[in-house]
Amino acid sequence: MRTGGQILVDQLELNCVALAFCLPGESYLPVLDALYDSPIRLITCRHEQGAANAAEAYGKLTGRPGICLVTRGPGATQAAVGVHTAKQDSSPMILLVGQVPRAFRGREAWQELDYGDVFGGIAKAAWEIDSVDRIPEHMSEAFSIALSGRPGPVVLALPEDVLAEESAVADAAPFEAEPSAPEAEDLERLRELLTGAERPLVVVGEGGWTADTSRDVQAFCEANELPVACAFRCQDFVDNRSPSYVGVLGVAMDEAIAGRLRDADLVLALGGRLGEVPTRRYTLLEAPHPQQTLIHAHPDPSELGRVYQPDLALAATMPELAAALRALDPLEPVWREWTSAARADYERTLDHEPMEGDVDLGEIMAFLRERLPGEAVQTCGAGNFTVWAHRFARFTQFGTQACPRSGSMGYGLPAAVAAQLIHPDRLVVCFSGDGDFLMSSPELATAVQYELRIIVLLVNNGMYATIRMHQERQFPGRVIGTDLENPDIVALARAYGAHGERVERTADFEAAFERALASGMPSVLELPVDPERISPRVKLSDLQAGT
Ligand SMILES: Cc1ncc(C[n+]2csc(CCOP(=O)(O)OP(=O)(O)O)c2C)c(N)n1
Ligand SMILES: [Mg+2]
Repeated sequence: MRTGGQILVDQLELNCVALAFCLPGESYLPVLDALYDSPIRLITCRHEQGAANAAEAYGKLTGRPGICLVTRGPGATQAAVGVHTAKQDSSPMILLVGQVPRAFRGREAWQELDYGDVFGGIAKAAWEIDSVDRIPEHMSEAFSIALSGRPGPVVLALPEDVLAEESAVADAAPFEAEPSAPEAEDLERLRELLTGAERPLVVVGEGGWTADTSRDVQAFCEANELPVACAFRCQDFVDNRSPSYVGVLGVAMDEAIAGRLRDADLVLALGGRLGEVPTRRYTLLEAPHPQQTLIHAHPDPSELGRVYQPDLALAATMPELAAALRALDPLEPVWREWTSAARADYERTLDHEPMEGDVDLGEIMAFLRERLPGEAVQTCGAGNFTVWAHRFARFTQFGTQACPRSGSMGYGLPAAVAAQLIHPDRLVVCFSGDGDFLMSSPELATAVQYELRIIVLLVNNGMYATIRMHQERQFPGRVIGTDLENPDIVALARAYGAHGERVERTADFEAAFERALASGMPSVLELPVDPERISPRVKLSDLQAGT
């Protein structure tokens, strides 16, 4: 006989869960107690937002569901942002929520919520376990939904009496996702369509990728001299040093890469949804039927034809699809010059305009491009600082970018916590803004508690610059709601027990970075920047002058 809590933890273990993030609650004490004797490492966070974002990042970096445990209404609603990101970003995740006992359900008992209702539009699936005997079945279903087709978040409510009850039920078998290879005739059609193309563009995007997928897709693109662009915050899907890599279809998109997508005569989308950001608000590719010939491959058939009607739809799991593409005989690359021109455009985007003030983010990024090992993980939240962090970064290895494609602030710090737990020996750098950092700064305490030597680079411009930029464009001179009066960041970092420094000049950055690294502690390097340079290509005074 085992308690519900024990049965649940046993299902996690047999599905190879090694790490879980929580904020404890009295509603799921039997689960916590079962974790007491479990090899699963339980990480206690300081806010459910942090726990959920860390679990999301775990899913994104490993391809295995990130596990997050929270309590009832207050915990679940605070965790919702991580669930939303997991949905938008196609990351596998399981949020386990302590629930009122079955006997009180429907009375709006203390902290009660109906999780199916609340998360119905956020998660891939949300429901409640209502019998101890069915915990193995429900957990297996949770893993299946999180990992199958387009990966995503599952929310499972756990009534406290179900967790306390005992049962002799047997374990379920570990869940294995079913691979599916593309059909031979579809591959033949793909070759035919490509053969007729003069300006093809491969676009790679989220959902179900692995390191092998990345290598195979890159080999396919290189063998055919095809240009490949990464969707927003999927910059680690292809080695950026490859002659085939031509840039990122992200926020503040470079005109050259935007033009490549617009002017392409064939788009081969490998995974991803061709969402609002990579299509620049659905303009570079028109819905429902784009000008470009569209080949869309996705692990989930229901994503094919959902927004764009493809000329060829390929429903297949990404590793199988990538291996099949790699095995194709290479075609005559009549688009060779198109590819090399696109690559040259990309290389030009690495040049930065000098920045006003004493701290130049372009130069700091140029230093980091050389200094960070390929295996280093880079994380961020949302804000204009990410435009520098993305445009001037170099990724060479799959699974090294943990950034929210959902554009959610507050993600970078908990994602860095997750990354350093997954990869204790790697360098983990979190790019943050002043607004972004303060949204999840309590997780610095988590980093200190678990001795995670993440490095936070905090771009301090005293404002929510992204919003100020849009505000100045649409309502010039009418600044409201976007100024920030910040605490002393270095003192705050030190109060948490982290290493903190303020880098006053670009030239001081390198030594400060090495000191942060040598400290062996979580570090925060504050980078005070001149607000005039509100984004790499935009000056505040130009916005105000309406130029
Ligand atoms: C959770 C959340 N709330 C609000 C926003 C809207 N938003 C996007 S960027 C941004 C400003 C971020 O400020 P900061 O971190 O200081 O970066 P900056 O733009 O100044 O570089 C805001 C408020 C968001 N994306 N996510
Ligand atoms: Mg800011």
